[in-house]
Amino acid sequence: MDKLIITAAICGAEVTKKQNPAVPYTVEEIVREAKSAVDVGAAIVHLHVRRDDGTPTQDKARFQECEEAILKVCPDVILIPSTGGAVGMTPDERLQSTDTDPLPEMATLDCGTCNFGDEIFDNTMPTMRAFGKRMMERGIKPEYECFEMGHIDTILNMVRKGEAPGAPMQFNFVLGVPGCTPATVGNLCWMANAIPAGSTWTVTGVGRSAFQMAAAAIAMGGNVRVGFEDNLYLSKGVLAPSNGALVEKVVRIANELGRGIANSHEAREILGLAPRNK
Ligand code: KMH
Ligand code: ZN
Repeated sequence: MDKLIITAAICGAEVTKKQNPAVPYTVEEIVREAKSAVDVGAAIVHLHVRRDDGTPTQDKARFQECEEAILKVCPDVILIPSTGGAVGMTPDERLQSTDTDPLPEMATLDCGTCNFGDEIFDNTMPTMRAFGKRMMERGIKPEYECFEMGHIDTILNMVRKGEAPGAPMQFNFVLGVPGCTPATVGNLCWMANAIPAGSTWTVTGVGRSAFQMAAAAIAMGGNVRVGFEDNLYLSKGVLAPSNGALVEKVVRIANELGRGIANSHEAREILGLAPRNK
């Protein structure tokens, strides 16, 4: 079994300081949270950015500033900027995170429309085709975000038609978003069995399912995403003081189960990314 790749989703677009004061908004706070996660074992940071008042934004300059600042203190980390942004943003707005200099090694590509709590996260076929085309043109490896079982079929069809980058594919199964596929081990197994051989996958368990999904993925040979985007608590009623604390808990579970943790160089190899030029 390959070593475990841990992704820290440090910020997200929806959670606020009211829910957990450690949620980062400013560049300095984003760097602090990224470093807290990387220092204890995260190989990847999944990045959303905010304005200083906490408003989610896909502004290219803000991504550029945050990415440069993170890479100054975590020079090896793999950054996966979001192209999902926040519900209601336009496709052009969302795509700005694939326009930075240098280009990101990876970016998320959301694989279909779905319920998102009381809202609808809109990913039409034309939107997804535009995102797939952008990533093929720019050599950006997508992380395919699948919130629903049907999203896997959707993206595999697009890849078959040459509309999005193909093998080796990296999937993130986001389970437990209200209104989407529930976070159960059965659903996770179904999804892990539905992707092509040679693909890699990560699970994101939203809310209280975070560590149950993590433990299942560790045992199955998959990878794990945790972070404030998905879960603000270390355990019932105990707010996590940092993203690092959430990553540390995953490392502890992995240690107990005898699974080693991949550093960023090892993660690049597992994901089929080019080694980082120094
Ligand atoms: N904020 C969600 C609506 C992604 O990063 O690609 C979408 C999201 C997915 O977070
Ligand atoms: Zn995200």
